[in-house]
Amino acid sequence: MKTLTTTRRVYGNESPDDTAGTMWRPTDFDDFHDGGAYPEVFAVQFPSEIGWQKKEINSEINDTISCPPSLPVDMETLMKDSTETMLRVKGNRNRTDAHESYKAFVRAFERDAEAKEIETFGSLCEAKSIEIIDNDTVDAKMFENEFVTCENGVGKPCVVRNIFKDRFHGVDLLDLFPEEMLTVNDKAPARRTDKGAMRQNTLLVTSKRYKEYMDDYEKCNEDDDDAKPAPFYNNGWRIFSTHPEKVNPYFANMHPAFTRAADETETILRETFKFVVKSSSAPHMQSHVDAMTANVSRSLNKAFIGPAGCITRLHYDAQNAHGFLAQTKGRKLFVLFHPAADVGATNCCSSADEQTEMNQSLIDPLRHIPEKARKHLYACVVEENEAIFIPHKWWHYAVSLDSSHTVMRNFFHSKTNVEGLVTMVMRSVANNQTN
Ligand SMILES: O=C(O)CCC(=O)C(=O)O
Repeated sequence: MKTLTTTRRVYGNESPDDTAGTMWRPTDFDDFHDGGAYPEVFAVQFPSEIGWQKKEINSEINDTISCPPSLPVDMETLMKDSTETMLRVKGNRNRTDAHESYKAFVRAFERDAEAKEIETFGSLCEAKSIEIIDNDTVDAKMFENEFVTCENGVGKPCVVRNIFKDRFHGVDLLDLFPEEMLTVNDKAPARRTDKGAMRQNTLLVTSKRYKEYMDDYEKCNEDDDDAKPAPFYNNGWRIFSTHPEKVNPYFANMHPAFTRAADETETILRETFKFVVKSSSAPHMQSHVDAMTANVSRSLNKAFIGPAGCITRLHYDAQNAHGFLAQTKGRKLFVLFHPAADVGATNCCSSADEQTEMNQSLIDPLRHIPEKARKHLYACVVEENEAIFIPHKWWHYAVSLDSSHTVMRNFFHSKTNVEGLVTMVMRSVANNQTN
């Protein structure tokens, strides 16, 4: 495990003045080589190469994508002709996955003149709708009571209209950072169960190339819909951590005023760090509390960008976080299950000696919904300038219906899911102390 301070690289903020958070933070595969334990990285941190493609790619694309992130030039070659790349990748990819369900679903929807609403169509025909509220009229206390703490803390999802004001219009994160290297995946989120032919393919490309790929992929949809492979997805882009100074002016208000009563993340973090510093006889760390708080908080904001057909499979958020996901471009279909649904019975578990992925489900909502789960099923299409609030432990699945840009924040609240955040920080500190 990494330690808080190493001689090679410094983790977090070295100087008290470094409130901008410019110090090294883990971002690449190699940084997680030993399993990680970074409190500000809001992801399941399992040992390297589980669930990710790096060296052992056994497909035709092996030669071109098996280089580590330090050799992006090969990735550039790979993406030189992105249409050709897609065709090459096509023959090697498993075609019976969630993407096939999505294609069948959308094709059937297009054929069925009676089907008016995609969210109540096909396997979703018994889905309940999700309440819609308006950013202009909702108040912070009301949001906290009616959606976050209601039902004894189980919460209730909602869709919020008019989420962005003037600030976001025209902002394309890919255009803002054309040379930024992105890790894009054809299966999301990464799962240990994705092995052999099912495993996730990962590419490293610049934003600029990825944008071209998105355009080509959409064109390819029109020409050759049947044969098209699952698209690569820029899922969980940590641009809010890596370039806060450039992104925040646009998205400072990405979770609007009404969530502020419910989003107590920074208060919880600050108090936890203060406690840790006090009890670890490391008083010099006191001056780092604000910067650590800001860094971790920022890391809970991410972007998800990709062409139509990009899927995030059914899961609930790690550390029981609440999620707030806003569409800055395009539409996304969300399918949710109340935590009472027996979705967990289908957890991903690769083998008896490996840990079950408790927050991942094998259910593919566009293919089949088990009878018992149907009464807990919700669905909606979130459009541009709208957001969805997904309470902690609510299972969710998402698929882009158009070329789509989503900005997301995970957050914590003292009366519902504080434990998840405190446990994450404390566990990370304990790991660092014992290593
Ligand atoms: O926008 C998406 O693809 C869904 C992301 C998601 O489910 C999550 O961040 O928990």
